[in-house]
Order: sequence, then structure tokens, then C-alpha cells
Amino acid sequence: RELGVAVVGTGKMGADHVRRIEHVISGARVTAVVDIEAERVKSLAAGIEGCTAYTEPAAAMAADDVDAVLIASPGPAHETALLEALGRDLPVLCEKPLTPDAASALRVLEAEQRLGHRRIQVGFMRRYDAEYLRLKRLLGTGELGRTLMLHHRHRNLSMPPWFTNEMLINDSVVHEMDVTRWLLDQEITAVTVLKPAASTLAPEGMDDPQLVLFETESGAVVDVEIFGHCGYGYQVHAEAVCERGTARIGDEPGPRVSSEGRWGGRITPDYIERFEDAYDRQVQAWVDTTRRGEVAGPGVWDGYAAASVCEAGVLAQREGRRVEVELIERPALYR
Ligand code: ISE
Repeated sequence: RELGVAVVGTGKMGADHVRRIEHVISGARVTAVVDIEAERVKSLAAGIEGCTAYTEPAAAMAADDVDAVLIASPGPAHETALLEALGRDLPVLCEKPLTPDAASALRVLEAEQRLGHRRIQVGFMRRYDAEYLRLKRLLGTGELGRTLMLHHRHRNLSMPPWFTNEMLINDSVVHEMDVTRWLLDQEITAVTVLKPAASTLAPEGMDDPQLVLFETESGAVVDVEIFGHCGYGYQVHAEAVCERGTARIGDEPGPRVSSEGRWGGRITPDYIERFEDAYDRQVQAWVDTTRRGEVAGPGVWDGYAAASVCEAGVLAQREGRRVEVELIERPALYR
């Protein structure tokens, strides 16, 4: 039967996933929506056949028509919902960050280990982006030799008003932490954060942009430009510098229009549009594997490792020094 999904959190990302499950992908339907905003969730559920509104994740997870959970609430609310889902042995797709810090991520990791099998996929959707996938495949062939450096650029048109300096690391650069670990197939060992003079267009008190440096196990060095208020669009670029060549992705997909003595194109305004295909492919893959009783994609280990790098990153950002990443030994369940 179709997978009955409870979507927990119906803000920008949660609402987009509801639309995706209902209208874009196949094999699943939204049987429950959960939000502390009772009115919002009630009116959302009213527009979906066979969907019930809840204000408590636990109540939705107890319902007979809920087979799996998609968590899209803010990071600090994830741990409770994840532990509840693991307690019921329900499959989960959890938006990043898994949890806001390494200690809470470790608690989730321990709970999944106690369960004895993987149940949680983390929403690091860039792993489903066609260009990132091609870059991963290319680096995997070994044609270009070892990867020595990665250059990432991550620019947002602007950030919502509640966004903080720490969130630039925990909510934005967390994506580069994951793709770096995935592309290079190794852990990040240390983080340094440099702060150029801030843009006067950034909110008071926010150091924007920032340059974040990672060191990795093999000795690669990775830089990430994170710019929260670039003011012109949403851009994500990555370039691998290898021994025998370089490979770059994220340049505008086109069409590149030449007309009236000028050339140019359109820049996507936000991640919902830029990574639309990646989100679609990610959720479809999660539904397909879940229906087969399997778990694939980035998991709790990846969420925990990213949370540990974030923790080092926030400390590096605050104290202006290089901070080493602390990780437990990788448990057998995640090897
Ligand atoms: C947002 O939460 C995301 O996950 C986006 O992918 C990222 O580009 C953005 O900076 C974050 O705020």
C-alpha cells in the first residue's frame, strides 16, 4: 500500500514536502501533519484528503495510518521527535541538522543502536543533486587523481530575521560539511573561521560573509564562503582541485541568453528552487527504500559527524582559533 507519512513541522520546508508528497512523487501520501501552530496545521490538513492535523508529534506517530515520519520542524525540536519515532520503530526522513549539537546527536545515535537497525535518513539533499552526483562519480573514478582542495561558495539572497551567526554554521555550512565528507569519503578533522569586514547590508551583529576552512583526514584543505545576504540570488558552487585536473559544478544552468548587446541568465532566488530536483529525488528515494523495508542515504552517523564539525565550527567562529573535531569511533552499525 502507499506509505502513510506524517509531516512534522509545516513551515517553509515542511509545507514544500507536503506538496511534494501529494503532487510530485509516487508511492506515498500525507496522512498526518503536525505543528504547534494549531490553526495553520488545521487548515493545511483540511485541504488534503484523509489527512489529520495534530499539534503533538507523538500523537501523530501513534495513529494507525502513519507508517513513516518526515521531520521538518526547527533543529532544536528534532531530538524528541526522533526518539519518539525510534521508540515506535518508524522510518524517518529528518531535515538537517539532525540535532543542534553533538551531544544530542549522540543520544539519537545511541537510541538507534539500541534498536539494532538503521531507521533514520538525514535530509542532506545535495547528495541527490544531479551535478553533485556527477562530481562524486568523477572523483570516484580516480581519473583526476587525489583531491587536494575543495572550494565551496554558498550564497543566499538574504536570511530570515531570526538567523544568527551560529546558524550560518549549523544551518548553512552544515551542507558543505556533509558534501565534503561524502565527496572525499573521509572525516573533517579541524575547522577555522575567518571573518572579513562585514557587509553593511547584513543585519547588525552578524558577521557576514565568513570564510570557513576545513582540514580532512587525508590532509585536504577545504574553503567555504558563506554569504547570508549577498543580495542578488541563491548560488551554490563547488570546485575540486585534484592532482590531474579540476572539476567545478553549480555554474548557472541556463538558458544563457544573448540579446541586445548583452548576455545573461536568471539566478534562482532560494534553495527550494535551486535544489528542487534534489529534494524530489531524495524524498522519492526515501519512500521507495522505506516501502522495500530498506534504509539508504545519509544516516545518523553522518548527522552526528556533521553536528560535531558544527560544534567545532561555532567554537572556532566565536574564539577566532582553529578547533579540532572530536568524534567517537564509528560504531559497527554505520560502517
Ligand atoms: C537553509 O536552512 C538550508 O538548508 C539551505 O540549503 C541553505 O542554503 C540555507 O543557507 C539555510 O538557511
